[in-house]
Amino acid sequence: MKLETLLQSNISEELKNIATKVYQEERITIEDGILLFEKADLNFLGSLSNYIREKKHGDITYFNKNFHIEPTNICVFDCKFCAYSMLLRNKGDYDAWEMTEEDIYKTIRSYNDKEVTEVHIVGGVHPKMGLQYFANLIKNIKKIRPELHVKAFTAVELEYMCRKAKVSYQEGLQILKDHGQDSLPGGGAEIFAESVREEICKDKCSSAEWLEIHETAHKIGMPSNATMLYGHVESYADRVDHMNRLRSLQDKTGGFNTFIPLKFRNGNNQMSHIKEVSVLEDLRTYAIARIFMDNFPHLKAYWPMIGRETAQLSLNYGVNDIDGTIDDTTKIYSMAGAEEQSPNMTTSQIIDLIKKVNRKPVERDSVYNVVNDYSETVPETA
Ligand code: V47
Ligand code: SF4
Repeated sequence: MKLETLLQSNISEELKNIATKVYQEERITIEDGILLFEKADLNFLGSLSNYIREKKHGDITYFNKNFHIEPTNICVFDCKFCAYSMLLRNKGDYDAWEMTEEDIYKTIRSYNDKEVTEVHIVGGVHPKMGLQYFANLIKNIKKIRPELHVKAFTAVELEYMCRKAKVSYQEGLQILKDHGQDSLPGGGAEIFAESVREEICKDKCSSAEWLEIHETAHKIGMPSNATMLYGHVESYADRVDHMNRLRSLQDKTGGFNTFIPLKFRNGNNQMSHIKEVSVLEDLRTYAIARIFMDNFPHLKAYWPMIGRETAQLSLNYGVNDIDGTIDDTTKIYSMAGAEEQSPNMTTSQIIDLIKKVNRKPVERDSVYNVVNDYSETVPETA
């Protein structure tokens, strides 16, 4: 919708004021962000976020060919929303796993003849898998597949690794980088508001530590992503505060590639009594993220978590990236009750999914260089 049409529509002056800012490329404030959550309807948010999305990326929708390795689900921490972690004290439980180094190399080798460009390595925080162990692991992964981009370890894992190894974040990250780690995923951010963190994940790294680790990574030339776990006990103001802390850091470093809102799923965890938010709320959150995070180049909808149809819808609400083919290699969401119990899409399925909503599928590498433009590929199914 054009600005003139939007301004002529029956919306309040305060929302018109925000729309004008967006069309004039003026940053919206924290108060504006909260107002959008409280008062703006989906059509209004769709118009503004899609305007920004198309201005930045046209119809391009990125995906990559990736797989995950989750070395263990044994974790020293006890996040209330986590369906995945087997606490250290339950180590004997049949659901707990610990991959050996050889298991991990075998997994890497199993992709030898496949066109993947990225491995995403995250897991529980295991007290015996330390900095040097992971540094060697990455070095050996790179020996097997030198060109594979290694996106590894959330700030939560990194804080613990550095603390145990008694090194600064800069030293620890430099060691990992020197052994071949390329970037950091966005996990562990949850919600930065300290009161919420206290309630849902009080024993893991603080918000300040999460932000410091990403800042340090950017400083030494490792890009990263950022997530936000929404739809549980946080308020709208907490969501905007979270995005604002990220927006401020991005102003300083420019090292974030992608913002990834993650919808809280309530299966099999200590917060199962909390009702999940609606798809409407998912789309509103994506849209407001796109409007607020003006300095983040990309907005990702992680399809294994929200499902394929919502991922398709999200492409009209600011999203321009839907992650990758995944190849059934992650358990974190399926264990929390997400739609996709065995997340796996072939390249042609991902292309079809994007084309069916009239967007252009483009395969990217981990830092958004174009690998293959599939926009002229004819969909397999009508
Ligand atoms: O930090 C855990 C989330 C995150 C639940 O950087 C849950 O490209 C919803 O960060 N309901 C880890 N979410 C995963 C992650 C990620 C995923 C995909 C791509 C990238 C990237 C990063 O998963 C955790 C937490 O916020 N999570 N449990 C749950 N019940
Ligand atoms: Fe451990 Fe991560 Fe689960 Fe928290 S979210 S309990 S840090 S695996």
